[in-house]
This record gives sequence, structure tokens and C-alpha cells, in this order.
Amino acid sequence: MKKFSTEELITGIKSGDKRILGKAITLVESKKREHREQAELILKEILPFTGKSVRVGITGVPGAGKSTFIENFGRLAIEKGKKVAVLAIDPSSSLNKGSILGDKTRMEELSKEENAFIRPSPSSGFLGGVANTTFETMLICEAAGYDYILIETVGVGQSEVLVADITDVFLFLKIIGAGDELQGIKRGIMEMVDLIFINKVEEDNLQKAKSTKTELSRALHFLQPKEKGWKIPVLLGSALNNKGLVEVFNSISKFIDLKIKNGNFEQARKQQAEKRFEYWVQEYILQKTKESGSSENHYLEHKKKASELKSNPSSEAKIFVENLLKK
Ligand SMILES: Nc1nc2c(ncn2[C@@H]2O[C@H](COP(=O)(O)OP(=O)(O)O)[C@@H](O)[C@H]2O)c(=O)[nH]1
Ligand SMILES: [Mg+2]
Repeated sequence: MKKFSTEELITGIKSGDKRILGKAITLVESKKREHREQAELILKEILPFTGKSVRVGITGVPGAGKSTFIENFGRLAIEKGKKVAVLAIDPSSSLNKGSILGDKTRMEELSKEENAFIRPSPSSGFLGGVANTTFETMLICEAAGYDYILIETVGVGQSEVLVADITDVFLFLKIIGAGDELQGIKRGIMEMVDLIFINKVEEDNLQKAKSTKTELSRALHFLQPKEKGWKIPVLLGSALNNKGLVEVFNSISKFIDLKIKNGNFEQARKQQAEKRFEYWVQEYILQKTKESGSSENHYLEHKKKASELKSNPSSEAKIFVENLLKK
């Protein structure tokens, strides 16, 4: 494998070279120190060329049709003149190892498009880490000229919160028939979403879909809107049959316009950046600590005590950090 210089990588990214794009993302995802250092250099240089895309997070239970939606929605956006990058957290490498029936992660049609770039994110390891490398991958895509970034969550637990924390608009794909409990309606997903798309609405369930929409809209009525002046739209359609996707596209544009008008677009991104800063502080402190003579700072001793269940992990961590800071 050819090793590219940092300069070559930066030039390649800016010229939109997909092969180089892939290499740079691999660096960002790497846990090796030398890779991380090169990644930092690249991120620093490309920063002025980032930030201009619309960052869309897409959630929904496995099988709701997220990948199918992204594939056809991506093609629609390309028709409208956009360059589309898709960052999918790859279910085949996560817990449920490819067990999802008919999973469309590969997005074969979209991947043939010149103006599309598809990159599965590693879902291995610490989820906070995934969100951060996904964010950096997004920056690299922006510098390469992609102006629509679609991020598919694994649709379970924490990953939604983390994706919401790096995107401008959060879309929830709901299906009728699956319980509300399962779909996160009761565990706060509604507080995070900006737009709801009821997917797989076809002739045989159109009536049911309409009443679901009415129920949902009523429930939403009682929620404090995340964005002033925004009523969360509940749209119906079929990702598979390209139904309702134009409406989603237009809704997203309207939402972004409103967010900008309210002065919240930049504001939200700044708040997100603060959270990432906090994450990296923790990450680097931990890394440095582990590196700098762990026998000297008793890192392993404290860790062992915690693992032997002889004391609270939090107390051990506290003692450890306090001792460390005294030095
Ligand atoms: N009937 C119907 N099937 C769909 C629709 N959207 C997706 N599917 C199917 O649902 C299954 C899961 O889709 P996928 O996109 O992989 O879901 P994901 O797990 O949310 O990414 C696949 O077999 C799709 O073909 C739709 O609008 N209508
Ligand atoms: Mg999928």
C-alpha cells in the first residue's frame, strides 16, 4: 500500500479524489499514534474548507428502511445538483453481525453515482469515539466538496444521541406496526427529532398511516419545539418506491433556513464543538496518563482495585486523578 504524504492527502481531498478521501478517513479512524498525528495535521489544514454542508442524521429501528431511504434520497439530492456523502454506521461489524434481513447498507445504486461517496463507519469500540471519528470524516467530506452529509445511526440506544450531536437536522423514520416502545417514542426520541417520515406507506396501509400521522401530530403538539417557529412535520411515503422524498428534501431546506434565520444554526454547531472539545480532553488525558509510566502513577493498581469489585470504580478514578494532579 502506497503511503501518502500529508501534503498529497490534503491536495487529494481538496480535489475530491475518492481514493485519497478513503485513505484520509482511514487515518482519522486509526488508533495508532502516528496516524492520529497525521490526521490532526490534515484536519487543521482543511478546516477553512469545511462547515458548508447540510448535516443530516437519520434514525429508526433496524429494518425501518434507513439505508433504502438514504439511497433514494441521496439520488434525489444528486439530481438537484448536490454532492452527497453517506456515513453509515455499519451494522455488519456491530453486535447483531449482519443479522438484519434484507439490510441495504451497501446502497448499490447510489454508490455508482459520480457525486456520491459512501463510507461505513466502524461501530466497534467506544461509541463516543465513533461519533468523533464520524464527525472528522464528515469534515473531510466537506473539504472534498460534499454538500449533503447523510448519517445513518444503528438505531439503538446511545448512537442516536451521538449522531444528533454532530448534525444540523435529525430525521426519524417510523414504521407502522412496530410498537412505539421499540421505536423509541417513549424514551425521548421525540425530543430530538426535527422531522418524522412514516416509511413503507403503501396502498394497503395508507388509512392506518394517516391515523398514525394524526395521533403523532397530536402528541407532538404538546412538546416544546426545539426550534422556535418549527412544527415538526409528519410526512408519509415509501423510500423503496421514491414516494414522499421530495417533501422531505423541501422540509429539510425549510428547517435549515429557519434555523439560520433564528440565529441557531451557528450557535448549535458551536455548542456541539464544545462537547467534542470536552470529549477530546478526556480522551487525551486518559491516553497521556496510560502512557506516562503507569506504575509511577498507579493507574493499573487503581484499575485493578475497581475490577476486583473491592471499591467503587468512581472512587478509584477520583483518587487516581487527584493524586495525578497533585504532582
Ligand atoms: N415495502 C417497503 N419496503 C421497504 C421500504 N423501505 C425499505 N424497505 C425494505 O425494508 C428492508 C430493510 O431496509 P433497510 O433500508 O436495510 O433498513 P435499515 O435497517 O433501517 O437501514 C429491506 O428489505 C427494504 O427493501 C418501503 O418504503 N416499502
Ligand atoms: Mg441500514
